[in-house]
Amino acid sequence: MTDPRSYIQTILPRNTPVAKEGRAFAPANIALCKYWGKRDEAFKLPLTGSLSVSLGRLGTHMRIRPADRDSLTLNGTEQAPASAISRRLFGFLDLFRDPGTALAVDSKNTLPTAAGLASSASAFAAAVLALNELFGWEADSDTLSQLARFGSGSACRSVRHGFMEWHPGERPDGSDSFATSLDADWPEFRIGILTVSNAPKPTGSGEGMKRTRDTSALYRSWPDQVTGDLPLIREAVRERDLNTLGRTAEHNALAMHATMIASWPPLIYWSPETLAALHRLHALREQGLPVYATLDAGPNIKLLFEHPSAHDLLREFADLQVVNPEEF
Ligand code: 2P0
Repeated sequence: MTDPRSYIQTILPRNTPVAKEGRAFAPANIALCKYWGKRDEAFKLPLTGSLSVSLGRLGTHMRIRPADRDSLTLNGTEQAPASAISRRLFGFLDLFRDPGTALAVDSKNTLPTAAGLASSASAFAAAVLALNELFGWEADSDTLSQLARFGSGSACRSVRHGFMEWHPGERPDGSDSFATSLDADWPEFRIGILTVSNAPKPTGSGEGMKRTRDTSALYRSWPDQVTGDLPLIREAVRERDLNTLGRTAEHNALAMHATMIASWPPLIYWSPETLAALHRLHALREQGLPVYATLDAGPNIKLLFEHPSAHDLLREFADLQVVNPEEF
C-alpha cells in the first residue's frame, strides 16, 4: 500500500483550472449506528460500517483561496500557524495541493460552541467541498466522501445532507470506503441536542477508539453489534419507524460506551448529569413518550424523536435545541 498523498494524487484529475476561491457548507452529523475503531490509521479506514443523519444548518462554512502565506481564520479569529488546529488543517490540505501553494482559509461554525458537537466532521467535509470548487476537480459525491475521510473518518458522512451510510470497504487503499446517501426523507424526524456539560473531553475520539480496540475485551463483540444494528437502522429510516430506529440506535450507542468503559485506562465519557438525563428520558418513555437517545465520545446527549413530541420534550428539557435535518 502507498501513502495517503500518493494515493489521493492518483484519483484526482490533473491540470484543472484554479478558481479565485472555493466556498462550501457542510453539515455536522450524528451517528445512529456508530463508527468506533479503525482497521487502518493512516487511511482512516473503519472496522465496521456506520450510519448517520446530518444536522441541517448546523455545520461549517468554509472559504479557501490562494494567498501569499497559509492562514486560518476560525469564527473571525486568526489562528496561530503552530496551533494544533492550524497544523491539522494544513496537514490535510497538503494531501491535495502542489508544494509551495499557500492557502487562506476562512472557516465559520454554526454549531453551538458549548454543545460538545464535534466540528471536525463538518470542517473537513467543507474543506473538501471548497477545494473541489477551487481546484475544479468536478469530483462526484463518492470521491468527495472518500477524500473527506482522510481528515476525520466521520467527515465522509458530512459531504451531503440527510441520512448517510459509510460503507467500510475492504481494499487497503480505501477506494471502496466512503459514504452514500440513503435518499430517504423523513419530514417529522428531529434531533434534540441536550448539553449537560461543557467540560472538555479528556480523550479525543482517535485515541479513544485505538485504546478501546487495543485493551477492551468487550470490543471483540462490537462488529457483531454493528452487523445486527445497521440493517435494522437502515430499514427503520426507510420505513420512518421511530421505535425501531430509536431502540436500535440507543442500544448501539450504549453498547459502544460499554466497550469504552471496559478499556484500560477506562474511557468514561459520561458525567453525573448524563446519567441523570438518561434516567429522565427513560421515565418519559415509560409514560408513553416516544423518545430515544444517542451519545458520542462525550457527556452530551442527542434525543431522537418526531415533531409531535417536541412540545413535551421542551417542557421537560428547557435548553433542548431541536434540529430538523431537512431544514438547511
Ligand atoms: C461516530 N465518533 O460515528 C463516532 C461515535 C465518535 C463516537 O466518528 O479518528 O473524529 O478522525 O476518524 O471521525 C468521531 O471520530 O475520528 C466519531 P477519526 P472521528 O460519529
